[in-house]
Amino acid sequence: MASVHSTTYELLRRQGIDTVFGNPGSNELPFLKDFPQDFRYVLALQEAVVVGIADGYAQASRKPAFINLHSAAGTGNAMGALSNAWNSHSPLIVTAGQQTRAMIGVEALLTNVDATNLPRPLVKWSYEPASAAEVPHAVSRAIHMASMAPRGPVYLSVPYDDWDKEADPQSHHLFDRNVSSAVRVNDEELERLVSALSSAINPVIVLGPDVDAANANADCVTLAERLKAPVWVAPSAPRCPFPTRHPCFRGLLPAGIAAVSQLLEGHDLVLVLGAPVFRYHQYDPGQYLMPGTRLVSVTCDPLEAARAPMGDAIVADIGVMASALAARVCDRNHPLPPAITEPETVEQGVGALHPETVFDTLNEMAPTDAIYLNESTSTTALMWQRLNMRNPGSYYFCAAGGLGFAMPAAVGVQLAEPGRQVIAVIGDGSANYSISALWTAAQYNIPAIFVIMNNGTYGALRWFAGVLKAENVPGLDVPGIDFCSLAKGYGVHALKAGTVQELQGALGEALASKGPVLIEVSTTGPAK
Ligand SMILES: Cc1ncc(C[n+]2csc(CCOP(=O)(O)OP(=O)(O)O)c2C)c(N)n1
Ligand SMILES: [Mg+2]
Repeated sequence: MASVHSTTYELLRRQGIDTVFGNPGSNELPFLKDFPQDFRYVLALQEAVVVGIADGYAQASRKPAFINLHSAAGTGNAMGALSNAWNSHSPLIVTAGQQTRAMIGVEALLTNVDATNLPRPLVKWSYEPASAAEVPHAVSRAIHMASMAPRGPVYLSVPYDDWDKEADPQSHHLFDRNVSSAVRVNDEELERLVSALSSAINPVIVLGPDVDAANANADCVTLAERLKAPVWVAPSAPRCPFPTRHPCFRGLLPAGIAAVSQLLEGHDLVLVLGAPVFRYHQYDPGQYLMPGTRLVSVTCDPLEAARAPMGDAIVADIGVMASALAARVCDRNHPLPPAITEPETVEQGVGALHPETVFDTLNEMAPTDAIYLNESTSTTALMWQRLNMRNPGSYYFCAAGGLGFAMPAAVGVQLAEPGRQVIAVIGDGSANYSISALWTAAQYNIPAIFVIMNNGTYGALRWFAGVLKAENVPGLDVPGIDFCSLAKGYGVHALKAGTVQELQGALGEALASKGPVLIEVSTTGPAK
């Protein structure tokens, strides 16, 4: 008879999962023992880092990632990272070791008390199997739950004595199960949307992260070119769904209610694809939509559809919908909208570098298919203006605004995309939440580049303090951190850049390197 241990690894293998991202404790050792040689264990030193790496890997590979955490404490450390994964529809299978069944009731040390409630509301499904025999079935459910639309994290708590027990002898039925949820939108609904778009006088398209997750970027280019419609990226963007130098591209929408409706004013139809409507941030009260503007959104997520404060919503597979619309809308007899002008280079004097200079240097030197991760919060708008991002999967940002995502996610994205150069641009504040991701990058020789924008402060919070008229707030500066020393301590080659020439030299070296490199740049606020 087969054990839960061998049956579960066979299930994972047959479902295409060969990597476990984890940080172990005693409860997890019986799962990890006799670790099969065809699997890879990626160790990270803190659970936020484990989940961040797995999240990057899942998003870039568009496949579910398997995580193993330590009981309640490990899960607790992972919660901030799970808030990002929940918002980015990342298919993460989060498992955590539970105490042995005989000692859960007495709450022995390392019991995950009320385990299934702990990760809520940041998981789609949470479970602890009622018996050892059921564990492979629960793992199978977890894989399909995470992978089905809308994708998202799931949680499974497994008592550690289960792994040596006998699995349900019928578990083999689970091995090759294929569960599909790619629903085609019904013909009438599609026709209504196609005719609304075709008859609109001045339509505009707003694209969100699930376009990039569905790899529907090229279909959205066709759609925009046929409609001759300008394209905005939905506020607080965690991914880049459209080429940023395409003539239809308008930029990143601001994250305020009034600001969004002002920019969309004058359009009779707004088509939103693959985004919540909308992920606002700063409170900027005003009209959700100006009179005369109609909005229709297509989302993979019924929660997003129900939550939107305005417009109609259609729940559908974003890839299927984008290709159907691209094929069906008529080619409007208009010129393409005039392209926005490229930003001017800024005057770079002596002293710390302007962020514009850093982005322009990256743009000049990085490969055209480079992948960027952003956690340099005060320079996000500049990054969207200045980087020429052409390909799907070129940009990632924390989807819930939880810092500590981009450094580990860069490691996971680089693992999933070994043929493309990953460049993470990280603020000096943000870098500290998950700094130990550097250790994993060094140990597994993952050649991501980390550019630290050292401006000595929580720049975005200084800006926000102005918006909120909050004066004399303590705790907004972070001086005195030597990122090169930290990187060296974790085994990562590190370089300092104080001038454009030094930045160019450091970038040249980092791009040629076969291992990870950190570049610490002294930066000012934006030039303008
Ligand atoms: C986990 C978490 N803690 C705190 C914050 C609040 N926060 C938002 S932006 C920011 C400042 C980040 O500073 P830095 O990385 O230096 O970037 P800069 O704004 O200077 O460009 C902070 C602390 C957050 N978003 N997430
Ligand atoms: Mg800063």
